[in-house]
Amino acid sequence: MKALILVDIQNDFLPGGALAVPKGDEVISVANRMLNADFDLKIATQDWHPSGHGSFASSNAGAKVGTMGKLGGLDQVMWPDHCVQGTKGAKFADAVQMSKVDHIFQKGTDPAIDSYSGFFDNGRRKSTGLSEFLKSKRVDEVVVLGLATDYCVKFTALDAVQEGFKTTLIRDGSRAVNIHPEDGAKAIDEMSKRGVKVIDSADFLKLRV
Ligand code: VGL
Ligand code: ZN
Repeated sequence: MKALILVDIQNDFLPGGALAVPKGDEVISVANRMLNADFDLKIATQDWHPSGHGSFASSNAGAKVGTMGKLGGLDQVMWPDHCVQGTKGAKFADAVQMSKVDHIFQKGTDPAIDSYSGFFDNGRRKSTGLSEFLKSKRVDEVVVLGLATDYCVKFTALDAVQEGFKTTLIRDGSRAVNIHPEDGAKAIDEMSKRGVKVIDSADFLKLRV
């Protein structure tokens, strides 16, 4: 069984959003093409923080956005307030065909730890239930795309490999934050080295018709 996982295609990660990913809007048409392809299961993850989340620079006295701090004993990027539960910024991008999505998994709800991966928080302390859900549906293969390549997409894909799923990244369906200009390229390299198959959507869709 094959599952599609759309990672965090939410307003705050699009140009104009609170944590805008450069060209983040370009993943939407790719996501829609993939949503109309043949998958047994289509999943979306949603970054879903309570206000005052510990990953927000605004929650850490003196912290500047984009610098490193600490959260839950782990190194933590200080992010702008983003994807706060119930806000417009936390909503999925309007143009994504969400009616084609079977299940939504939310993450980042614990104020005391961040959660980049759709599977586990950054300390691997708690599961979101995604792995158990996929296994209960006999999924053995996952295809990942979305935002952002160097954070939530990367950690979702790496956890998928670790959980034993055959894992593919749709490269043109993902965009990076690039706090450092090479972060996106490095993330793709790291995923590839750890066993993620990296492919562009046109090639993926051609192979599957
Ligand atoms: C993300 C930073 C903070 C992401 C989420 O979706 O990649 N990045 N929260
Ligand atoms: Zn977040």
